Amino acid sequence: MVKDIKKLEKIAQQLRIEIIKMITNAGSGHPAGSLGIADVMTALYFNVMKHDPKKPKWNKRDRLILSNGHVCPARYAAMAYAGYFPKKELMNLRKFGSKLQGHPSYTDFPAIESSSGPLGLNLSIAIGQALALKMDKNPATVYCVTSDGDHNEGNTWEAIMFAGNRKINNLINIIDRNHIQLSGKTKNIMPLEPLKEKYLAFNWSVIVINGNKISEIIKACERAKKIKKPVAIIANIIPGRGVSFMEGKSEWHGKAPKKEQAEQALKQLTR
Ligand SMILES: Cc1ncc(C[n+]2csc(CCOP(=O)(O)OP(=O)(O)O)c2C)c(N)n1
Ligand SMILES: [Mg+2]
Repeated sequence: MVKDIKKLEKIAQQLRIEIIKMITNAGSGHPAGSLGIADVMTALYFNVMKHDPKKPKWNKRDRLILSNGHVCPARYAAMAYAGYFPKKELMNLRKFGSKLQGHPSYTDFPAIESSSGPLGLNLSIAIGQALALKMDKNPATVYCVTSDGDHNEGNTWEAIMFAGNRKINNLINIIDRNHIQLSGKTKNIMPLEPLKEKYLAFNWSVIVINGNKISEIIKACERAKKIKKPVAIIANIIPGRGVSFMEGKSEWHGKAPKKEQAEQALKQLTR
């Protein structure tokens, strides 16, 4: 477990560098969301979650369910740096036969807990796992990451309603609230506000944070674990974080940088 925030910030920056290299090498992928969620992935894998990279199926591990599967480069990079597999394998992103599929595939890579890509499905999976852990009297926590896009799907709201009703208190939903989606700003496509009030109305507890501040992410998770209800952490995130020409831009939702753009991005991330 890494406690030093400066060290954690360095890891997050390293993950961003890997994300740019991975997506550029693959020639396709989702840089904006991946760069944005890198701080959350760092906080989870290097501080918050109880897990053992050498025993990915350890029964008492905390679970991470990534619902917006397209940001998986950030998760894969965090897992490689945490020791789940050699870092050089990161360049296999999106390659045929690789465990690092462009949308996470559980059958190819069981350490990721669930497959995702179709939005709106994985909060339900997280709830199922949280309930199963309770039935087994297993003290592990289920962390779910969902996105703006996930909240455009009806199934997500059914899951929110169910978890609130059942007071599922071993479930923490970290919302990647980066205000963009595939083709534009969330507020112009399907406005989610007032998101906090919606969750409160469904009997959840809500914590709002800056999702690019690792200290805030860690503190929010610590607080959330003590609350006797499901908790939504609304993590306000800058998509494309760290690369000036990608920040806040839905144009970078789903395309790889060209060679010169990647070089410019890496220059910014390494200075
Ligand atoms: C059920 C479903 N419908 C449509 C899509 C196509 N799709 C991929 S990403 C996306 C929107 C993404 O929004 P968000 O998750 O907020 O992504 P961000 O741009 O912030 O990374 C859509 C509609 C999908 N993956 N799943
Ligand atoms: Mg988004």
